[in-house]
Order: sequence, then C-alpha cells, then structure tokens
Amino acid sequence: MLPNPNRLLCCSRQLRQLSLFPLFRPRFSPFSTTASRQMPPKKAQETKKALLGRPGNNLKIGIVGVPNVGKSSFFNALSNTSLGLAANYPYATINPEEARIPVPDERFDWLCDTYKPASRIPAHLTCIDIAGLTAGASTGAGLGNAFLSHVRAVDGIFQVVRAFDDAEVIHVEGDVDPCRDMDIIQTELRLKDIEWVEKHLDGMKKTTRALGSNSLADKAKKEEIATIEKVLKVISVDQKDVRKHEWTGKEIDVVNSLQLLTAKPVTYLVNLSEKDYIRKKNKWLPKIKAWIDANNPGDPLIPFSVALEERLATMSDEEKIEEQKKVGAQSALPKITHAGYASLELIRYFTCGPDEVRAWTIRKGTKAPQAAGVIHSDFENKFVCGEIMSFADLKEHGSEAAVKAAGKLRQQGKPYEMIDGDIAYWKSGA
Ligand SMILES: Nc1nc2c(ncn2[C@@H]2O[C@H](COP(=O)(O)OP(=O)(O)OP(=O)(O)O)[C@@H](O)[C@H]2O)c(=O)[nH]1
Ligand SMILES: [Mg+2]
Repeated sequence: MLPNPNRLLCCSRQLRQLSLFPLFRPRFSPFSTTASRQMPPKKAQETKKALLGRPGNNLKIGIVGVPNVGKSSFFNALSNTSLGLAANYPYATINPEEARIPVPDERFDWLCDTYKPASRIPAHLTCIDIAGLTAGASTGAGLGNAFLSHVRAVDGIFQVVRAFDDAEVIHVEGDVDPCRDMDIIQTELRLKDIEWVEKHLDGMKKTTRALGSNSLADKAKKEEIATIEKVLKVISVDQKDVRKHEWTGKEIDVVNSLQLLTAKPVTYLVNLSEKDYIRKKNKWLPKIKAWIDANNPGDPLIPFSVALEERLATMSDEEKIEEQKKVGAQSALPKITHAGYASLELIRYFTCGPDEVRAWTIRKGTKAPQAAGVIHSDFENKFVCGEIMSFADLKEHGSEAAVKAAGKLRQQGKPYEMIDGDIAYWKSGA
C-alpha cells in the first residue's frame, strides 16, 4: 500500500529541514491538500493593489542631498567602513559606493539565543552613497545627469538635510538653510521627471497615431497615455511628487514602468550638531517639519548627528553603551535603518535550525512560493508548501514542538501571503 503523502509531508523530520535539494515528489490529489483548503477568498486576491516601485526583494536605498551635508560621513558611520569619500569640499563623492547594513531585530536575536546556530545571518538593507545634487542638476549642472541616473537606480531615498552650523564646512549655496535645500532637491527630481514623462508621452503618441483606432492594443495604449498624462499633471500642474498621489492598481503598473524619481519613498534625515541632537533642540527642526507637512505629508523625519555617529562608530560595543549613557543620547542609526527598510515596504521571514538562523527579505504582499524563491529558484519553481509558524507563537510556546502541539504550525500553500516575522520550512518537489 502506498503511504498517504499528506502524512509523509507532516511526519518526516528530514523533510522539515531547509535544504537546497529537491525533497520529494508529491503525489497527492490536488483536491485534498491543506493548501487548497486554505485558499483565501478569490475577491480579496483580485482587489490587491501592486506596490509603487520596482518589483523584487533586492531593493536599495540611496543617500541623497545637496553637496557637503555629511552624506559620505553618514554612510561610513552606518556601514562602519571608510568606503565613502568624506571630505571637506563639495562633490567629493562621484561614483556611488554600496554597503549592506544589518537591520537590528530583537526577534532575530531571540531566535539566535534559542537555536544557538553555527551561522547567523540577519536582514540587510543595501545603502548607496550618492554624489551631491545641486540646483540646475536636471539640466546638467554640478554632476547633473550622472547624479540623477544614480538616483534612478535606487528604490528609496535617505535625504540628508544639513542643519548644523560650521563655518569650516562650505555650503554650496553660501549659508545653512535646510528648507531651501529641500526645495532644491524636490525641484530637481521633479523637473527631471517632467522631462522624462514628456519625452515618453511624445514617443507614445507618435506610435499610437500609427495604429488603427479600434484595436484592443490601441485601446490599451490610449489608456496608458491617459495615465501618463495624469502623471504629468500631478508633477507639473499639481506640483506633487508621484508617490503622494493615490493611484489605482492599473495606474500603478504604468507608473512603475516609468521608473520616476519622485515615486521613490523619502526618509528625511536631519543632520544636527552633536550638542543640538543631545539637547533635542534646533532652530530649523520646526521649519523642516512644517516643510514636510506642506510638501510631502507623512514622510518620516529623523533627527540625528553625523558627528556623534562618527564618534560612536570608532568605539567597541561596551564603550558605545558607556558613551551614550554619558552624553544622554542614543545613536539614531538603528532607527534610521528600520525606517529605510520599512519605507521600501520590506518585511522578513526567518529560517531556523541548528546550522543557521537567517532572515530573508521580501516585499510586503509576497506569496509563499516567491518568498521561498528568494532562497533558491527551485524552491519557487517546484514549490509544494511551507510549514509556517509566527514568531509570536514560537516565543509564547517556547519550542517548535509546543507550537505544533498547540496546532499553530500550519501548512500553507501557494496563495499564502507572508507575514513579517513568519518562520518557514519549505518543501519542494523534484
Ligand atoms: N561640523 C560637522 N561637520 C560635518 C558633519 N557631517 C559632516 N561634516 C563634515 O562636512 C564635510 C563634508 O562631509 P561629507 O560626508 O563628505 O559630505 P557629502 O554630503 O558626502 O559631500 P559630497 O559628496 O561632496 O556631496 C566633511 O569635512 C565632514 O567632516 C557634522 O555633523 N558636523
Ligand atoms: Mg559624499
């Protein structure tokens, strides 16, 4: 007699281990799997909107700002390297440098303490130090177009805003004025988008004229043109960044195909002097907050001090704790990394075992097969199911066996949408 494949699926401990090898060939009926019973209602799937931005999980965040505001110094403190060229002259950075920054996570630390694995790999945020942008960049001033192509290559923006006074550090505009600097960046990115969209629209209109007017393809093209015209109106007439408009699911596909600069999420990082950061006071902060409320409501603002972060970066963990206690302020880097990760709508799931505890980065809304595919494409192509428990359940029950006994280790099929903090064991067929 053949063994019941569903029992096989649940019982074999070996199958539950994460492995890059195809595990077994499932032969159960497609109508009787747990996966098919757990399909979410069809309607919910259909109404789900795509996310704004490039699809994929390997997303990057770029450090953007006017020249000489501390971008490379911040990048070095964040990555604990001296990869970024930090120097006291504008346009010190020309070619972008890239670093992978671990994202602090108490859940990951707890899992490592529990499993005591040989290898520990946390989630990462990829950060890129980009050259300074100056007024007129959209028409080629400063490092102009090279800069803008670097911004186009990232998925989100850390915008460093200078609010520290230091006569020794030249400001290309002559004096410190963060709101003017924010205007400059916003204007240049928007102008570049306008130019880009106009060019695209012209090209599209030409090809559409050549097509017959009643064909389905022509109709679809016309719809696309209407969306692009709407994008142009939002950025030029309404003077809004693309990401600040509420787009329908269909429109988002068109908007994403344009890869616009103002569609990228922005986190404003205000670089204060160490003294101001510690006393939590700076004359520019209320004005910066008001600027964000007026121009890009809802965008996060994080005050920090590059000077303090640079000092802390040179210290050991113990010294760092001691120093933070002494000055009465904490490093803002963990908060910044979190905010960047969240702005890209990234979440993570974990794989756990004695060999390795590892966090895998995926975008919000990722389904189980694609989440498994982040580990290896075979896991997606030959996806069978996942055994999934939540971090909260594991923490509450204390062990996998206890979670299973409580009925909270669930088999999930292809339609399952991953939740931040899931712990997964994938099963794939041969
Ligand atoms: N006083 C003070 N100086 C800073 C601070 N942050 C950076 N600087 C100095 O400002 C100068 C420029 O810093 P960078 O990090 O190279 O600036 P950047 O924004 O990368 O500059 P570009 O690459 O030229 O656009 C350096 O001399 C830094 O030491 C700060 O918080 N306080
Ligand atoms: Mg630089």
